[in-house]
Amino acid sequence: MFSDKEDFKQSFSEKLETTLGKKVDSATETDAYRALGSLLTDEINKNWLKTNKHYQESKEKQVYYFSMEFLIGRLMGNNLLNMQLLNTVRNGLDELGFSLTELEEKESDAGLGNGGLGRLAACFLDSLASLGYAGHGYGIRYKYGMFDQRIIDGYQVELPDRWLSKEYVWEVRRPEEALEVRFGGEVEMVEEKSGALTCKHTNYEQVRAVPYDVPVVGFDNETVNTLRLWSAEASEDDTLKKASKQSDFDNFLEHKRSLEEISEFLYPDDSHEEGKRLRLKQEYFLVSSGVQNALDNFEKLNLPLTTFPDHAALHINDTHPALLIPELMRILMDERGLGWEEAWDITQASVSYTNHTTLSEALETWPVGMVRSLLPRIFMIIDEINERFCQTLWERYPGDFDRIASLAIIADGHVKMAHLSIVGSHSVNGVAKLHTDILKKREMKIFYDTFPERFNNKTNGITHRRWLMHANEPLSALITESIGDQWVRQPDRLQDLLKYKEDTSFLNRLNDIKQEKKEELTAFIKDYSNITIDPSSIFDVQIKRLHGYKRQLLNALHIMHLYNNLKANPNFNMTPRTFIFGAKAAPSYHFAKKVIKLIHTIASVVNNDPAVRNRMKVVFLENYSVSMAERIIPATNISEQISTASKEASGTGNMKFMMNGAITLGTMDGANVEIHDLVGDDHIYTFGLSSDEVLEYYKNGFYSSRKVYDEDDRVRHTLDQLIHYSPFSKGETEFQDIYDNLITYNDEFFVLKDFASYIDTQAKISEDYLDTRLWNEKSLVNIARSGKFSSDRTIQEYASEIWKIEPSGILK
Ligand code: 26W
Repeated sequence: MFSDKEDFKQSFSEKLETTLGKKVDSATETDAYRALGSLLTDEINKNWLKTNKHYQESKEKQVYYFSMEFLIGRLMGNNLLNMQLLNTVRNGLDELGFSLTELEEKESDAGLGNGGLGRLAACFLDSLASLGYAGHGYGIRYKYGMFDQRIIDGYQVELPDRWLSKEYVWEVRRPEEALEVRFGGEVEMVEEKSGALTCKHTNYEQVRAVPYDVPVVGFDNETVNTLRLWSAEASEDDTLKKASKQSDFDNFLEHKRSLEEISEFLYPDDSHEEGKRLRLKQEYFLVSSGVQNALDNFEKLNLPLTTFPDHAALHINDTHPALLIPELMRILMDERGLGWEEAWDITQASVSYTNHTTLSEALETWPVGMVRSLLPRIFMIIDEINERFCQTLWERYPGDFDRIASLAIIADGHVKMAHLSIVGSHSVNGVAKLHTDILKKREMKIFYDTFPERFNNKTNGITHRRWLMHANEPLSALITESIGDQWVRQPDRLQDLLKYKEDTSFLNRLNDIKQEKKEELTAFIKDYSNITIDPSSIFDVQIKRLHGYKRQLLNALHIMHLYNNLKANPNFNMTPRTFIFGAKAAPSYHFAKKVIKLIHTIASVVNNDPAVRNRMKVVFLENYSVSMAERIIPATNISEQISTASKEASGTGNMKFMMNGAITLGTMDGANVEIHDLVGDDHIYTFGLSSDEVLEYYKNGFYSSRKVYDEDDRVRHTLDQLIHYSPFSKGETEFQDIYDNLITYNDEFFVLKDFASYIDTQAKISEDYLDTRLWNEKSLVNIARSGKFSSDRTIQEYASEIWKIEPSGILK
């Protein structure tokens, strides 16, 4: 590794020459970015080799985290941070006439995920490597990630995300490790002479799964784990050969395309299951290649198969990779010759499952016919798992038809993936205390009553390296200067900051940093959206996927309400605010798209009205992404976490904001409840129905949004503006659907019910913000208490309680 700045400059210049044939003075920023990437991967590869060799020789247990999504964002800054090279490289580049920040912008933002679940997987990989655990990711190398969002006339338009059109410097294609995955065909059980049954699978279609490895660099240690992303390619199988021999070129191309389509794009739906055949193909493609690969790794150790669970943990991120269970059974039985019981014990002991949502529309079920025709052998195995499971239930609860029917894996012509996941694994966890309680008491009660020992909670976390050390360098520096650097390895030590609660000069510096970040964001917004905002106003931010339950609509209606107040009374007392949104809507989610249009309409009314524009501004940032979040979060004062209580399993944005000193305005939902427990009433703003109240309303049906509308003038006035002539509706019917959702269809997410308490809480915030000292103190308490939400803590819990692994000997 280069020892100092001069050494770096030398190596960098050589790299430019040897790999790109360029001199420093003629190199473009993209050239410089590529040379830097190549220089770093040279270094990374040394530890990567070392790590792999160590894992192989020590025979340590390996964790394989299966996920359809890894929302990694950019890696350059993060890798430099973890390699402890940020300053050397930044200064060296400066002297050569390049800016590191500019080079970082050249990297495409790897958007291989929708939102929370995908970003969590990326944070987990960072923590696994940084804590020196042997943990790897298996995912899909989608050619197109999360769509590019464009806003045209206030409407969302989706464009393909061509993230691979630039060379991706971090991946290594490994064609020599490609595997085959089979679809379709017929299966037949054939009796051998010995009397044993073997499975004969014919007429299948074969796809080649080619791995692309991305190194996962640990923080200041020698661990480099692997994120292995599979890409689908046509294999040289019979069909292909036949088609090309017949010089039936069209056929050949069509066949090739149909196979490669498997890793073509990421499904852009979160929280809504569509039941598409191609999606099922993607899921099996991931699982089959990953399981084959994990077993191959294990077999290199030359140990008896029954010890597989001592050497491998297979984790499924939500139910999307649940076919891993029958796939592992298939390989163990059909290809390794084990009997059912043996194979089942191995499977159950290796697999664990995380649930990320209780929304019923997000629960995966697949039509039996689709599973049977696409994956005939897998279906047979699922069917058998179901039969045997129902049989044991029958023995345990004789005559209890209702229980057995509601636990079955196959019912109503569908395979229920959550049931398969619970039955086939030894651990089921929720992602925040409240969420796990809801799973145990309601959503999965009957499973919990049957297998209480399987259920546990693992409250989510975020990597403090990316979200604090990298995203907010000045704040990290202030923290280290004040309490030393132990918090970097033990984020809980952030609590030591509490001793500065009364320290005026510390609080002022905290304030200065927030201000600096707000000014940077102000400049970015001017540049990106051409909107001028006031950096001294309250930055009130809601950035997350657009969904009914996340209630961006509540935020939007509040802005309309404030605008009305300001118009009606120019002396209306209000601290200036900037409302910032970032959100993508699923392409087929009509309501969510209407809310985007509404926010844009509000923005154009508010931002163009001279009477209010010095008091409030509304900004919708197009194409919200991980790298954009890194700019916005450090600059935020108010973190909007306003989901309908019981609906947001955890939330992880809430944690990122807290760690950067924003104050949460939230419902008692997901991990907000745990934030509240940590900071206490004085350092968070909570409002609205509790989850028990919400669930009770769903049960008894007593909620009437019409009644709220009739009784509350503020609600009525604001809602009427959606459909009657107003600056927002301009007499058109654009927002009729939103109105109908709230009134005609009785407001599924209790927006109107919570409106009054939301307005009141926002008014209190406006007032409190004026007391700068008090505000900074709140901010400090949030930062100081945020250590619990480092994903290092979360990963340590998974490691010791679910995966049963210890940090590997590779730690420096
Ligand atoms: C099959 C369609 C589909 C796709 C994705 C259904 C459901 C999902 C995910 C489960 C949605 C998701 O990202 N859930 C979020 O997971 C985060 C990490 O645990 C939580 O913090 C969020 O509260 C939860 O909504």
